[in-house]
Amino acid sequence: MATVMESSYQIDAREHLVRFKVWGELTAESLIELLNRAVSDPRYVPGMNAIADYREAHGSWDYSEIQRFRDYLVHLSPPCEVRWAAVMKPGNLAAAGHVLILISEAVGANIKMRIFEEPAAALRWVHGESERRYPPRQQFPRHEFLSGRVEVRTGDITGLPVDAVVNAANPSLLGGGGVDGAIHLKGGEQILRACQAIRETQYPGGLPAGEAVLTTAGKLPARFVIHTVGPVWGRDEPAEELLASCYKKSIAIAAEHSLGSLAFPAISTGAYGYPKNQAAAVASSAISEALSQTHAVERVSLVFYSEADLDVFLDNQQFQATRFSRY
Ligand code: AR6
Repeated sequence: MATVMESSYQIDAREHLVRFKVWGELTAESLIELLNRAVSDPRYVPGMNAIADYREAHGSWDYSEIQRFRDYLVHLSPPCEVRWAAVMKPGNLAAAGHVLILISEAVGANIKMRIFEEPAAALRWVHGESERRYPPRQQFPRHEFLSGRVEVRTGDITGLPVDAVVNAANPSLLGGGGVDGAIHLKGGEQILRACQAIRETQYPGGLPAGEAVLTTAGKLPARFVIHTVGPVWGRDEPAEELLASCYKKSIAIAAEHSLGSLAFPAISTGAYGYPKNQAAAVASSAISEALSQTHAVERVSLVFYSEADLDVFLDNQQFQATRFSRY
């Protein structure tokens, strides 16, 4: 159990957010060192919110560790109220976290902290605040469907701290351009190695269009990547069925592994040439159908690279038209 703490952070200027991921034994000293690294990064802006994922970390903090970290927080004193969410499993660390929150509240620190068991809830809480302040709400409108289970937004899918991001892969599973390139680049070699293993064992001939497989997310803030291969427009038929299958099978895999939050790019609408308006109707119908069959997946984010793509989706989505009664 004596693995030394490993950590990473990412600064998302657009969302005014710092994302931390910590593995191994967590001490107050190593956490302070990590925070110092992030706040001295040139991309850090005072007042940023934060989400830290401690689910792979462990440690037992006594009162002196808690006190030491609280003193550091008071010393940090951001210029305005910020939200820091910690994602943790129940246990010693979470218990220390709760004590820390209590004493920090008592001294009125500008850092508001809360503990969550899954990243999607942490992100919702942090966004609740950041939308009001950075920037004004109308600049980044959020669109929700199916009673809030589906969120449609712009952004870079590789920066999202969800349980799983979906990759618009190709049958080789060995990387490419677009979303695929960005995921492999940021996630690192671990993802490639996991994909190679899948090729050697399950899919020696490549992953067929409409299928999906799960791997680690490597260094991404997400926990897993689900790789799915969309149809190439004009070649793979029946295109609509294959594209729907990408969404349905990805959601089924997430449900099977109890992954509560998922983020999809607009599969097949880049290099594979599927018309974006038609893809919007297929994706929204498939997602509605898949979510009506599971409780496990609580939150699906559909992430578009540009405002223009998001608008095409909103104009063509079929969420309202789909029957969605129970959940
Ligand atoms: N975050 C969110 N969306 C993105 C990002 C990003 N980081 N990057 C691109 N998009 P594509 P496909 C959008 O080409 O059509 C690869 O080479 C982009 O604007 O990534 O399924 C694979 O290896 C577009 O709307 O996926 C395959 O060979 C959408 O994501 C092939 O491309 C999907 O574009 C798969 O093609």
